[in-house]
Amino acid sequence: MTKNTHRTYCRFCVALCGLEVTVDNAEIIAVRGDSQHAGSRGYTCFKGRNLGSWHHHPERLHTPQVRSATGLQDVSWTDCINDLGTKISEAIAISGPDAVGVYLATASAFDAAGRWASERLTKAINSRSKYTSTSIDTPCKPLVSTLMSGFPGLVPMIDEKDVTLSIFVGCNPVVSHGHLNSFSNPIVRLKALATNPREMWVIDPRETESSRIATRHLAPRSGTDFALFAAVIRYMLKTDQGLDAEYIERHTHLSDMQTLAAAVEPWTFELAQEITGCPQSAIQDLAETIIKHRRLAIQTGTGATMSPTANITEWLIWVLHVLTGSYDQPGGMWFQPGVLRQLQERVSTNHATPVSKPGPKSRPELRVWTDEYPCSAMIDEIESGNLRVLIVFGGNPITSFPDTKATQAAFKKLEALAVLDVVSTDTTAIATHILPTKGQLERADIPFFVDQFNSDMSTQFTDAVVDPTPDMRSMWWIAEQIANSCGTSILPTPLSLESSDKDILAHIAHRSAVNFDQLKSERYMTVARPFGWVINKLLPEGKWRICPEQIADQLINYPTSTATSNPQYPFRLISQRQPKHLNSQHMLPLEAPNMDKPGLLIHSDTAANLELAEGDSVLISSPVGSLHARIIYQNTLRPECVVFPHGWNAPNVSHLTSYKEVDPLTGMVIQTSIPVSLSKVSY
Ligand SMILES: Nc1nc2c(c(=O)[nH]1)N[C@H]1C(S)=C(S)[C@@H](COP(=O)(O)OP(=O)(O)OC[C@H]3O[C@@H](n4cnc5c(=O)[nH]c(N)nc54)[C@H](O)[C@@H]3O)O[C@H]1N2
Ligand SMILES: Nc1nc2c(c(=O)[nH]1)N[C@H]1C(S)=C(S)[C@@H](COP(=O)(O)OP(=O)(O)OC[C@H]3O[C@@H](n4cnc5c(=O)[nH]c(N)nc54)[C@H](O)[C@@H]3O)O[C@H]1N2
Ligand code: SF4
Ligand SMILES: [Mo]
Repeated sequence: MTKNTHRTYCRFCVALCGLEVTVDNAEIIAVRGDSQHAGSRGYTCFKGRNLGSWHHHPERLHTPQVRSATGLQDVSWTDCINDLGTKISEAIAISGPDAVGVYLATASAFDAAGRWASERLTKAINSRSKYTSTSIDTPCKPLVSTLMSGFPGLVPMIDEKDVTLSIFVGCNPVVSHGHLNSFSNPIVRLKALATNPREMWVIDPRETESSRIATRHLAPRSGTDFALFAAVIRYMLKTDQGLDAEYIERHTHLSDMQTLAAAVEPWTFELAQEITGCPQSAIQDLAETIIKHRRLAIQTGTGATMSPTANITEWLIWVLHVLTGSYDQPGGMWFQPGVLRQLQERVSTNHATPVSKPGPKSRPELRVWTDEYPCSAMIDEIESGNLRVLIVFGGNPITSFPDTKATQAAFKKLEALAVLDVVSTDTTAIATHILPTKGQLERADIPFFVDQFNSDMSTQFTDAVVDPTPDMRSMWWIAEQIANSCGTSILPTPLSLESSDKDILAHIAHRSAVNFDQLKSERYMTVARPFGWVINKLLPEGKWRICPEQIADQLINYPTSTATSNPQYPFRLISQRQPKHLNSQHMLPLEAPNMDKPGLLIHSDTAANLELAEGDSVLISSPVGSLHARIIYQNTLRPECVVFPHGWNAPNVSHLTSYKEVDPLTGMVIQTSIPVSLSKVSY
């Protein structure tokens, strides 16, 4: 075979950067940014450039495996699927279809055919036990979208062309490449947003790679972001400044405006200062800046949306966009419907006030707003015998789920734990069935479930770059095999197990804004950004429901007294992503000196007060559990904040998170602003 260079796109994160991959005899010998790619223009990050080492990971999964009394054994696909099918049929016979659950996670979203098939499998089994990583990531976003518009899937996107004021709240695009707004080449794009007369603010309890580019940085106490926005909104309403009166008149209900005014009434700049620790004058500057620019675009990230006040923060930020006439209008934020999914063609107005359903049998107190249960319910569902079989599509729940000890104990009780993955993980280590899937370089693909996070209306296609090894299969093929073993099928005619990946993609994309054959030949296509579809087509009478009582009640009931905080846990553990791994997917070699390290990041002054120094070992405890870590100084943090990044298995920060004390409206696990104590460990 000769040396060949292929153009493809990276499927680690939503930036979807273009890559040039050089292959020599099935070996990936070079990966570099594709300068011809219209989206990323040659940009890549460390992870994309190291796709070769990920592809050739020493723990790649190549053969189906089934666990027997002596451990995991290599088996044929027929034996693996038959055995799993028997376990599924038995569980359904004893407890009904809800006994079989699925966890559709991060990597599945980037495998269009696989995710499509896994969703269909869930429906074909007729199980309500559907879990996705959205409920441990940012369920406040679909919640606020549902309650304010009647539809869960709105993705507000910064109008980078015309916006003059952008604000990032708990989001660090320079490292993460954005939350739901993707940022390839983030430094260049953030600099453009921060270039005079444009302003770009960052709100983060830590000085970050993004805040260093910003025109202004506010560092509130973690979990208090909402107070800044409550005070800004109160000031604007009181002084009648910065409000887009015409937009408000047309697109809100007067009664909601009155309820809103009452809900924010206590939030003076003084109270906001007391709660956030930011000077009153800085909070007033924020308000005056918003008033000056008239329209704005605010991007929230996991620092805000995994915190105990996630819902109120996300809601007040949506409200601020409505009050300033910034939603669905140039110079503010537009709503990304996805080129491939075309949500603007599929939505219809929902006139009914959204209501929630109870959680699964063992956790009825949890609220369910869409067609999935929160991941925080899974442990009790397994322990109570309701959930007996779990199929994991592209996720690593043993690392990503809360309360690691409880998660591990519960997962070991499953009658079958089937995992579709590309490498061995903590989850495959206890799986009963391992189903090796094609990785990103082995499959043709389109970003069907993720082009909705692109900053423009673009989409793309890639062919497979290399052949899979003989026993690897497409995720959609495995899903169909599982369906067949249960006596059903998920493939509409004329698709079959003999179809190619591209046949499946052509079917999925048949209602897209671009023609699939044209996309295949052009590889990257862009269409015009749609403004106005949410207001004109989705909102009942064109009006946002700006004051959903469930979330407004969370604001009204927020304990403003500091007496409620527990002195036993004086520090706040916050989240922070690291540049060289994507959740639990670590690039190799891990031991190289320039790689991310696990450890407790702490301000050196805070460490000194505890008589700790860099390299010391410390015990971090939360009400849920504890872990040992080495100290690493990070002097960009607020003094009461510490960080232990997620995605490490030893030690895993999720030992400290709770599946019981969750957000009452979404069941979300609180993953930032966790009260912890620190003590020195002497050996
Ligand atoms: N390199 C890399 N990129 C990734 C990932 C990765 O693991 N590594 N993961 C991907 C995934 S799954 C996601 S969801 C996205 C997430 O993307 P982002 O949400 O941008 O994630 P982070 O980079 O962790 O930025 C969160 C910021 O919130 C701050 N923060 C923590 N607590 C608070 C708080 O209470 N208030 C405020 N205002 N800020 C707070 C932290 O200091 C941090 O700077 O990143 C994606 N991209
Ligand atoms: N404590 C704490 N917990 C957290 C977070 C936090 O900040 N703190 N962050 C949360 C967030 S934002 C998220 S999104 C979740 C992530 O939760 P998960 O989605 O469960 O975790 P990942 O580590 O992203 O798992 C992705 C898995 O997909 C596999 N994979 C990679 N490529 C492919 C492929 O092509 N096909 C298949 N089938 N598999 C593939 C990887 O090997 C890996 O095992 O974790 C959450 N958990
Ligand atoms: S930012 Fe990095 S991980 Fe994300 S798509 Fe681009 S190269 Fe891949
Ligand atoms: Mo995430």
